[in-house]
Amino acid sequence: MAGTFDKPEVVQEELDILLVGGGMACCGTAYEMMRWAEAVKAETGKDLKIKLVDKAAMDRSGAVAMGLSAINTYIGDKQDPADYARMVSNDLMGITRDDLAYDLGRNVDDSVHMFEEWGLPIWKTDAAGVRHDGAEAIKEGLPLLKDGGQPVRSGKWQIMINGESYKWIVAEAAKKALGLDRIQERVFIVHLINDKNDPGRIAGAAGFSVRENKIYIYKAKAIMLAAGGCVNIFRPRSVGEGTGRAWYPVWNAGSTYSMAAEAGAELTMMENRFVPARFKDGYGPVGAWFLLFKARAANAYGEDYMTKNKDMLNDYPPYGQAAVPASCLRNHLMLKEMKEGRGPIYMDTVTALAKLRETLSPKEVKHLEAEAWEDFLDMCIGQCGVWVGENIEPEKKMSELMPTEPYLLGSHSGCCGIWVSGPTDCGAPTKEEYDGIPAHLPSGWNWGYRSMTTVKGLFTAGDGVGASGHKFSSGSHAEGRMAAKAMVKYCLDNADVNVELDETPEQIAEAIWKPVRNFLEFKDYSTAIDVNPNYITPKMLQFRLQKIMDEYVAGVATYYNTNDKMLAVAEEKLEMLKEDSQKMRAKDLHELLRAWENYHRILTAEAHMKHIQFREESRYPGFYYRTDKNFVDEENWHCFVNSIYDKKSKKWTCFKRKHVDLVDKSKLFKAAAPH
Ligand code: SFD
Ligand code: AMP
Repeated sequence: MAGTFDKPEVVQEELDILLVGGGMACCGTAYEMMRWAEAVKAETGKDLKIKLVDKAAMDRSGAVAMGLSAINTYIGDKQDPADYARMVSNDLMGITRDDLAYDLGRNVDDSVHMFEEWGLPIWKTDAAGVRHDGAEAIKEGLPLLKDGGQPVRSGKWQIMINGESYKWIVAEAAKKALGLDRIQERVFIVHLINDKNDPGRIAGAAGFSVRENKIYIYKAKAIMLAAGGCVNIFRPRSVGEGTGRAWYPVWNAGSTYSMAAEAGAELTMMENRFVPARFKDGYGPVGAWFLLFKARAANAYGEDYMTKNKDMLNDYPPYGQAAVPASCLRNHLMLKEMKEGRGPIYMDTVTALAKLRETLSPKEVKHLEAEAWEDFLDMCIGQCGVWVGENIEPEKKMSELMPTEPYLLGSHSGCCGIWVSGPTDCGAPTKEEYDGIPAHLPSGWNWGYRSMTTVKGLFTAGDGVGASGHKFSSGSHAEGRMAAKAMVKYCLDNADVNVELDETPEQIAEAIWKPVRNFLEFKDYSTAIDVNPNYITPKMLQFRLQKIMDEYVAGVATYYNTNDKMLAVAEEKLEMLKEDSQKMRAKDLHELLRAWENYHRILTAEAHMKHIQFREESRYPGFYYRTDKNFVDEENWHCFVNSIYDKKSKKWTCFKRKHVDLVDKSKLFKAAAPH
């Protein structure tokens, strides 16, 4: 019987494998998984029941919704996975898992080759060194990357694409592999469910349709949780009618971190954040400008802050030795100019394009000028609006840069996320690292299935995997693929385990529909639907969260500064907000979505705050400063900070895990760098 808003229908389904999310990572998992599932069927006759649920429509869901104009991780034939692991470590201030980065580095190109095969146009350089964009490269018959075709590198790791339809292309392959019967779109997963007989094991997930009055309860042995990063926990720079404009996807609301935490999974490096320096107001990407157009950024007086302030790099590891300073340190040098009143900061697009004109043919210049626009049209259309609205022609007028509000993610230039089992075959630790368990990795880095969290059967990828980073779109896809194989193996190895949900369907339905009940019960108490002492609208609650985070947890209001006292205030206020979140109302299904997104945001924000509080140093200057511990303390804090959440007591426990370098990092230093 079809449900009503008052009485939603409860649909239950039994699966072997559930994929939560339909972004780059889950598309990778879906594609790869079907190959293994088909092999299992052919060999054993067992037909694994698989389903993917996405809160949105896969063709345009997730961070790649608008498209992209570069693939930021492609190793190619001139570097190797160890170089990649070194770069990731350097950019994230030395605390990353080399096993995860190395493993990604040796698999990521395979995903890029597939994208090209599926129709993604990739820029190429021909034998004479002339650049061709994707369509032209195809017309000219230039070889595919896998056949030795040479990409156009915007940077050492990045390659240019014509990527407006990137997500369509990747989603199409995933959909084709899965078959439409195995896909359910517009279902928002609210929480994961543990096994009744083993609380350390996953047994299912529950959510609701954002279009129909239906609650879905899935039982599954293995779950891929790849619901992206977390956006909008800090007050954004754009408010009023600009609210909703953000750099990372506003619809990724920390579901990955909060649901994993509630299921008991160990999180890692949740203190890390990414504060991208972006074109002001439109959040347009800067990578192509810095790397491809070789533009420089300067303060209002034309001074290049990277040169002017370079001695500031000597205060932080690797003490001025890195060939490319970490992203947070680049911000650190920029912020000095802003704080001391020498803003605005400008990207000098005028000089960059004039310089290019000196060496390139008119045709190439025209192409590059078109690319300056296409870079935004491909992945950040709003920035074109700003340029048009403000009469900016980049060859004539410079554009302002601005560090944004903080974002939490594990796949771009950040590394917060979930602690996962690494590959089984890399690393050569010292003897004392063996610890008897896995002979090849530091103890605690591998427990059998690649990308499995510390909860049995729960896997993650992309923004979900912590302590790595710089995977970007291609790496997230590759990481999803790597997990797929392990998930199928996990299902086979656990064929005899019958998981049981530790909550009843009635309990689940009641919990999910609580915001609707709050509304229906109290809506007639006042004459204004949004003003009511018995409930709070999700929008108002989100404002409260953003205000707390902005003012006490190092948002833009304080130039990213916080201290132990401010964190203590935030702790108390978040506690109260968490209590009040029980009073969120949902007047329709859309608001129900907003309510649960906010709940996920609050838990993620709390994890972020607790980790910053626990780490008694400022590991990421330029991203955040603890003014009471305004230094990097290599002796005591060159370690991972991990945490576990107890959903019953609602308390977090933070602890240290030892960091080990598996790849020699000395090659990073200028003396040894080849350029
Ligand atoms: O310019 C639920 N990214 C870039 N990557 C590149 O390779 N090149 C670039 O050029 C990149 N740049 C960039 C990038 C992102 C953005 C937003 C901009 C610019 C403006 C990064 C990549 O996009 C990113 O690394 C990957 O997409 C991460 O993949 P993944 O799978 O971890 O996340 P996702 O793609 O966002 O997908 C999340 C999915 O989860 C769904 N979802 N489903 C059910 N229930 C819930 N509760 C859910 N919550 C979320 C989403 O709908 C989505 O399907 S540049 O800056 O460098
Ligand atoms: P962005 O457009 O800022 O997201 O950057 C795209 C890619 O270029 C990412 O891999 C960034 O780490 C890298 N990048 C951006 N700016 C710089 C820079 N100034 N120096 C080196 N790498 C950069």
